[in-house]
Amino acid sequence: MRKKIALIGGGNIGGVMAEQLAYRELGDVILFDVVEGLPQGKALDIAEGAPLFDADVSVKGANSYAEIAGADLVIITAGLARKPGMSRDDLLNTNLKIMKQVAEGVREHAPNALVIVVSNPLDAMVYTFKKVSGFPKNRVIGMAGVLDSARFRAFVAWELGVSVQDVTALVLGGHGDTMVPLVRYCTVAGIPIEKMISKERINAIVERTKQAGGEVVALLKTGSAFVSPAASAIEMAEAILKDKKRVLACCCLLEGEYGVDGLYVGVPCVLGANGLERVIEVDLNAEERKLFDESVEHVRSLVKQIEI
Ligand code: A3D
Repeated sequence: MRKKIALIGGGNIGGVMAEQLAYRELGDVILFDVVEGLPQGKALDIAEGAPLFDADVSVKGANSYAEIAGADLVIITAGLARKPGMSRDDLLNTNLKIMKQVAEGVREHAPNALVIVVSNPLDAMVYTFKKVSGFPKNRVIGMAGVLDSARFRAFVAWELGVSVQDVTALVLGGHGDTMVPLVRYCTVAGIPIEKMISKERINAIVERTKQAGGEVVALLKTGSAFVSPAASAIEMAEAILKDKKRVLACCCLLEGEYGVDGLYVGVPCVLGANGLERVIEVDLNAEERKLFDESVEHVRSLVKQIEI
């Protein structure tokens, strides 16, 4: 039997995810949104294109949570996206209300689902979902590090004129200006980039990675990046649906790891059929540790504003 994937939020990211999940036959898709007609229209369009991709899956739109019943995986993008001049943190109050509603809907109608949260400010939203739903930590994971790491990989590949396939990168911490791209752990076919790129250029790449979301927002003007975020969430979804045990940077609830307790922060982890299967603790030098701690403190200050 095919897996059932519910997408909560049928906007830009939700639409691209529905298309990709369906055409890659990763499962049957329910696209849920509060706007009437929007998810149904997108779903119908995608379903009618399925023959062109030889994809035998069902894609349906919904405005009722009852339709997500029995979902194996839920991916949440409900909420406002940034406009130029806004930080992710500016979305907190609005998206907090939305996330509470979503968590209640998912808890009631898909109580056994694994959940990937994408809505911003990410670290605070995934924390909110976990608190309201009461789901165990292995079933509530946030997407940010996969995207931030992909951006870092792209910039390194462009700099060196090499395949993106050969670049691995790791970005830890909160999903915001304080994120921590780990230069020491970025390699090209196993070769540390510090041996291939000047310090000055590496610093520029790190800065661009941190501001990459804002760079797209400034160009689009009407919203934020949606193709690469959709692909990043799907990379996590595929790891879970196919029990691949992928090692990816995800936003996980830390309970002692990295010296952090009770906060969602981006760290490398193993993703498989049980969702978050293991957090991997990498060794950080003094400078990396300082940046990571600063990022954690930023997440903590945001979470303090949340009343549940
Ligand atoms: P957008 O195209 O505006 O879609 C959001 C959708 O959410 C809209 O269709 C709304 O109708 C819908 N919505 C609003 N309220 C509710 C509700 N209560 N229940 C269900 N649906 C609702 O935005 P988008 O798809 O571009 O982005 C979605 C979210 O992802 C935003 O919060 C972005 O900031 C965030 N985002 C995160 C990343 C990360 O890397 C973490 C990257 C890019 C965007």
